[in-house]
Amino acid sequence: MKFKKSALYLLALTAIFGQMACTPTDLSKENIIPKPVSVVPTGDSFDLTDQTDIYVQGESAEQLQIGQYLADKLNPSTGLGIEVKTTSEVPASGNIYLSLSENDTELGDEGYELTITEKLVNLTARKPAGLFYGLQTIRQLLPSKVELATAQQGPWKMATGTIRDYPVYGYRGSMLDVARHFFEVEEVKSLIDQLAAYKMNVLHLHLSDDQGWRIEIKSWPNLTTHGGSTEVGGGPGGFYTQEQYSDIVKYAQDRFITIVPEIDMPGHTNAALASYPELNADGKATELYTGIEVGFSSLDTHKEITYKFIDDVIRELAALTPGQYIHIGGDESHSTKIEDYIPFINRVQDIVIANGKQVFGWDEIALSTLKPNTVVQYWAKAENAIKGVEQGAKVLMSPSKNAYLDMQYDSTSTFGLHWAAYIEVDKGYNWDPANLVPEIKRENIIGIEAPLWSETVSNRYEAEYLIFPRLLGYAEIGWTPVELRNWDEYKVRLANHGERMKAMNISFYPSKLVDWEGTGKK
Ligand code: TNX
Repeated sequence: MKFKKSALYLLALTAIFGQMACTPTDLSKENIIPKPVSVVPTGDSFDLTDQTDIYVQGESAEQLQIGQYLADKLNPSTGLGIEVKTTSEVPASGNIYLSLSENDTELGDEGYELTITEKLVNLTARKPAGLFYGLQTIRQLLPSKVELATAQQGPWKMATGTIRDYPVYGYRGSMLDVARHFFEVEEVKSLIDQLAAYKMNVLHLHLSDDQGWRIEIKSWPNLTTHGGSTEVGGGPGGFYTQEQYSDIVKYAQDRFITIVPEIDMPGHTNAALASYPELNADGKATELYTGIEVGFSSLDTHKEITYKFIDDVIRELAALTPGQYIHIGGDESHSTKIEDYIPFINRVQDIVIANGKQVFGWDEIALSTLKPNTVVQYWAKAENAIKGVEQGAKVLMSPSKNAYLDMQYDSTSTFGLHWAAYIEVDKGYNWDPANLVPEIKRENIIGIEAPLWSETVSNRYEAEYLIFPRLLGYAEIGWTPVELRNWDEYKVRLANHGERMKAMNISFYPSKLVDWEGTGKK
């Protein structure tokens, strides 16, 4: 009898603790990355059940698509068969409601307000992008296993309260170098999904370099048939047909991500020089290159055919690009004389503008005369970026010592380089774009981008080792006000994303600075 009683008591205790563990009630303790601007908890929980559906206000196709995106994220793991429905009024208890309203101007174009009560998940925003980011927060409020692709046991509860949230910077991006090693369409799409999950909105694709040309240009077909036929280490390389590239752009657009395409010039052009003899000063095609040196190639800035070539490439690329920017590289042109480099960059800016786009370039382009709206991407030399600021240009912050995803974490890292720095997860997180170079102030900065150069990584999983978990920190730098950011607090939230990243099938680097096995996991 006695034994039975204590066994029962134990059972009851287990049940209570079990409930406690999986019934989140304190919204302020949730591990949201990037950290929201404001969270007011109300101490209860909302239960997602097989009665739950997503109601979208009005009939807009875009809103329905956003609702469907959430349903598609939740249904495989929860098995709840959540449907998306339109409505003209607030739905009944137990549902999720998405609506747009212009009134709340503080939210801006990307912000949202998420109010969760015991009865309803109510997400409002001024623009569809805001709804999309609110959905990303909803995902993170559910247990990590919601990210798994197969059916899991519930319950599916969320803590109640109100989150008001909007980003500091309008440009929150990453870059993938598909030139040094080629990445398949599906690999790019998987990165796009990962960026979206952390509310990033730009993917810059480095589409050409010495080792490979990766985008089909119909008027210069050898660029890809020959120039795309290898990569670092001599592998098979590859390229995107225009159709495949458009598919990537559309996939990104559906996730509120703009693709910024880069054709690097006048240096980093060996793949083009190997494909067309006429682009070379001596009229002879170079050999394909599979090493990792930089700075040895240059377009001939004195030949007219060079500008015809660039105009054709930019025209075809602009036609595939709904975004406002075309990136012209301009970095490390060590084989181009400075007196040739400056007029070249000036002329290429005109070509981009004539094709209806704004110019992006690495910080060296600030040595030229920048056109209005040209953006300078600060990666190496502050003095260059400052020259840009002095010319009235906006700056994108990608300082290699802080934000380069291809830098190793430490000397034991499996992949990566370390010419700029070792960047452990804390170092990647602990800096403020507006407080790095005194002359580059908040108002000069459009945002932050973390580039992944791919000399040392050749597939999705190798890339993920370098991208994650640092990307989450860059996402937070781009989104969350600096006053709300603190490494000691962040690292606890990050630890809780270990399970989530695993569920998302991300092979992240398990930094020793983070207590991945710590308590409070969800
Ligand atoms: C410098 S960053 C480069 C790239 C290399 C990278 C390797 C920049 C604008 N140029 O060509 O891939 O270093 O970390």
